[in-house]
Amino acid sequence: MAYETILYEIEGNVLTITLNRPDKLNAATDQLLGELADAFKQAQRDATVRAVIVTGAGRGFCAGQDLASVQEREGAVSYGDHLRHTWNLVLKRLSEVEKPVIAAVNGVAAGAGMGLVLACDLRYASPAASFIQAFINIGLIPDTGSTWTLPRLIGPTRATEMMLTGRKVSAQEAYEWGMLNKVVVNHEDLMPEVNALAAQLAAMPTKGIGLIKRALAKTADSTLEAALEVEADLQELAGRTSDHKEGVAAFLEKRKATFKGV
Ligand code: T3D
Repeated sequence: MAYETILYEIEGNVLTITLNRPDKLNAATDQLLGELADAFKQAQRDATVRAVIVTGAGRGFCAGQDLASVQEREGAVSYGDHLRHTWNLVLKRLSEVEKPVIAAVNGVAAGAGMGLVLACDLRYASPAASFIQAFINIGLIPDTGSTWTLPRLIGPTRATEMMLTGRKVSAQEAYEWGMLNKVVVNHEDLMPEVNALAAQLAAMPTKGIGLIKRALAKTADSTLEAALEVEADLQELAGRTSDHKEGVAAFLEKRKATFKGV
């Protein structure tokens, strides 16, 4: 698929996906969402990709659904079906990427754009970033899994306040609430820091990272007893990887391990 509204760039083993409608703060049209879903599918399929960065071009990360397109389709498409075929597919494809996915939040993340950030595994932000549960400002409810992810990340008290008020939250506040892993000191530091993190993760046991993600997803709402069983099942798979054997051998031989992601 040829991409027109996103950039898909691979350097080493790191894929950077850049939402690329900067004049509209990367608000998502159906075309962009189709391309993004496809990009996550390729990210999972391509064995050379061992870490993924998602960021935005220009001064915004993503302002959510493109509202001009919402107005254009007024009455023609059901909101539920639209979500099922666009954003939900993006979120599903993203959740199927068994590699680390890092959000590099360069600017405002609003509505479903914020949901996209929450769905990533790690979240780094520029001090220029901000977060808005913008849905209620236009009479909609949070989507893109935000009702599931946000209370888990920052607790129901803060999540409910964000959702009901639609208030803009700064990167620093979001960090203090536990929504972000890090706010870099200067805006210019964001991509260098995220690139370094992604390169570090891309050199780690990729299959193991994928299995950690699978374990976290499977145990998110389970009992301890069920979690123990999930861990035993997935450890079985991790134990069969070449990277596990290499890690043990390297430790015993007192050398640095070279992980190949298999
Ligand atoms: O079925 C379904 O699809 C439902 C799904 C819904 C999912 C959702 O995401 S609903 C929420 C949609 N998003 C919003 O409501 C956010 C709307 N945007 C804003 O509130 C503000 O733009 C921001 C607070 C994000 C940023 O404000 P500011 O002052 O920094 O920038 P701006 O001047 O408002 O925006 C700059 C340009 O981007 C401007 O275009 P122009 O006038 O220069 O040509 C603005 O219209 C455009 N833009 C920003 N957000 C959107 C957008 N264009 C279309 N859709 C947008 N969401």
